[in-house]
Amino acid sequence: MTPSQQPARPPEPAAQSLTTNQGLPLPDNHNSLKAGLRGPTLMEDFILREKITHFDHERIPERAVHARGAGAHGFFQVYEDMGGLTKAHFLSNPGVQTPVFVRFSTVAGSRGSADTARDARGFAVKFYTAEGNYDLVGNNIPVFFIQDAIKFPDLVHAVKPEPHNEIPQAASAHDTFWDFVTLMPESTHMLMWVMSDRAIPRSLRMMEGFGVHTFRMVNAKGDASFVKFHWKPLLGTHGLAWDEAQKLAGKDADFHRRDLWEAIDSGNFPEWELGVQVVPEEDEFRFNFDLLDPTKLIPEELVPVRRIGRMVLNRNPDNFFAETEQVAFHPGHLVPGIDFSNDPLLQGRLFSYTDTQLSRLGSANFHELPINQAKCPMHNFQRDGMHRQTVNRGRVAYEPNTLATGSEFRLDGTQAQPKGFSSVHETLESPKIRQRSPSFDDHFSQARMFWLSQTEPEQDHIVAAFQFELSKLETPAIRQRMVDNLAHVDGQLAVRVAAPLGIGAPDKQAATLWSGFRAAPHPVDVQPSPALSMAQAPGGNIATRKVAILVANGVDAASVQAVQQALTDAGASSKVVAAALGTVQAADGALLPVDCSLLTTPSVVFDAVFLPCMGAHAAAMAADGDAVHFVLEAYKHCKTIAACGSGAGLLASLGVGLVTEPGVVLPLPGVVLAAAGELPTGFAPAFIQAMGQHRHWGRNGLATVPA
Ligand code: HDE
Repeated sequence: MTPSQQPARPPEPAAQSLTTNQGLPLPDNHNSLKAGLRGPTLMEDFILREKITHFDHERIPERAVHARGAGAHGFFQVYEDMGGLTKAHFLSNPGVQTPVFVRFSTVAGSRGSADTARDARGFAVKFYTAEGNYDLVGNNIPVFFIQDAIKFPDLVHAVKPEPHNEIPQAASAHDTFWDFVTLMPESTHMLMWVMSDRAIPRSLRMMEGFGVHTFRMVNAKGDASFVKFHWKPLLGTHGLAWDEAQKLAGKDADFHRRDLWEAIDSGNFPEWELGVQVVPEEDEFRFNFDLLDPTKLIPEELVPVRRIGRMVLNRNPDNFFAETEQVAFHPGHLVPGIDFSNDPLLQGRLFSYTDTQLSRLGSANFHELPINQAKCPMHNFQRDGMHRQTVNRGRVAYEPNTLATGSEFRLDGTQAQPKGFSSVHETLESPKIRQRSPSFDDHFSQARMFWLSQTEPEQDHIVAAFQFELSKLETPAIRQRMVDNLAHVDGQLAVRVAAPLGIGAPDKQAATLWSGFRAAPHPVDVQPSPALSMAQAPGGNIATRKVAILVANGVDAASVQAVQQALTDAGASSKVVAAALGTVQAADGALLPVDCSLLTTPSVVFDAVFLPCMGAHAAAMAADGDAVHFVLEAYKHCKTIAACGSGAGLLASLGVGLVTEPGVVLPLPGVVLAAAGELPTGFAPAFIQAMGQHRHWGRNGLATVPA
């Protein structure tokens, strides 16, 4: 799709003169009313006071969690009638495009924090269906830290900046977080995910999404099934390098937000498929974990993910505040055909979301904000309250009545097939009890499954992330407790993490004492689940990837153009980067425009680097610290680097990416060199193929690279 195919926006209003909020035309928007040209400002200036009062109240409380977010509009369309599974209208009609608004977010940071913090990402979708709004309020990680909603305030207080000094911002690497999670062994599975590259996504467009809890779907006959929701990104699931994520936090704190905005703005609409794992009700107890336990996932190898429709994001918001900030999600915004399970975390969420909107958006009328309004008829007798927009007519605001039109209906919940929403029929007869089910006791088997499912470089990243976080802790006993817990996941993992922490050897027994967890009733035989590894997922697509072409005077313009063309044809984009803005003079005398200068453009905002032939100027570039750092850093972050002619010489002079044997120079994986005299068109396919692997995480010898 091109930008010209984007859905039409409402026309921009014609130029208008400024008025007050009451519509009074302003005489002047630059000067307050004063007693004389140099005199004091008059209290009487109601125009000044209205403007400043409005400004004073511009901020609303940010979200307690998920404060930092980015949103987009789009649509969802189901592939085929899912009527056998659910009576939800938007899932039964392949001809229907349901409008959606999606908000992605980090969890811990405040509104102005950096996008690339190590954290889970919120993935919240509002479907404006013909039967009311349905919200699928998920994350990019399929499990959660805790099993019961009553622990959520503790978890959030532990991960947020510490209360005495408000440090650190948007980071879990501090004592209170690890103090809490090491005493809550149920968090171990999610910790494994958060220490993996899933928690530092390359792009919001390259993340999976998960409903996390087990939900239910109900068909028109009233048959219910358990369901787990998945979002599968068409661009694949990819992560950043941790060093890169940290640098991006400073170099471009808006990295993810900008990436999403620019992709949509340029017509590269991100797309996900909605997947479901369906478990018939009679199979509820088929697994060696409890379906109601949100610290567990259903391995895709046990229950395959069926892809049932697609979501396309094709329009940026018109106004961040009005849409992305004011959107109000709630797992309890349901449509007929979708229902809850008794997951105790989900049950607690059902209370929390309306309550938080009351505090955040200031009124029970938040459903009237344009972004929250249902796009189907809506009618009830709720009335009044702060900020009410609707002007309800007539004297009747109650039901039943005979004084109104007589069209009010009554839904009888006892009918076999009631017209509106009806809850899944479930017989409940049980004692009142404040306890955790023993079926939630196994905290380590799936953490181990995740670990065993990763490739070697992915395991290395997890170890390094644990080491980083735990090295930041001031209290050695907390470091020790974590590695003691990890010993229950995998002995080698625990030993590796412990190595640089200045603590004792991991001790499984001590962990049991500290955390007081109950042993799992049935030790589980753990099989790897390849679907959990990002590196093993099929990739190969370079659509929307960004390439830096590093140039200097004397560059071979033909090689630049040939590679740019090949990249464009493959759906990627490229920028010409040089020491300064303006132009560089190519070898043939032509002036080549520069897109970005090294002053403001770091390697971390690109996916790959191309070093074209630069004649003798390559040697000059080798003396420029910024250019050298650019190349070394991209190399260290395992990005594809392609070079030809003197560009290859530059790479060789930096001593990276090449193994030199007598008489031959061999490139390492992810380093693509043109053979002597080879035209760029000849090696461009190899460059594109290498880029398609995303990163070359297995690259050796990186510890010696000074970047
Ligand atoms: Fe949330 N969560 N949450 N959460 N959550 C909020 O609601 C809460 C949980 C998630 O872009 C809040 O409007 C409790 C799991 C997302 O606007 C609040 C519990 C999952 C978003 C809240 C959880 C989520 C929120 C804060 C434990 C993944 C951002 C602002 C019982 C399935 C939505 C707001 C957006 C936001 C409460 C656990 C996802 C306070 C009590 C598990 C994506 O109501």
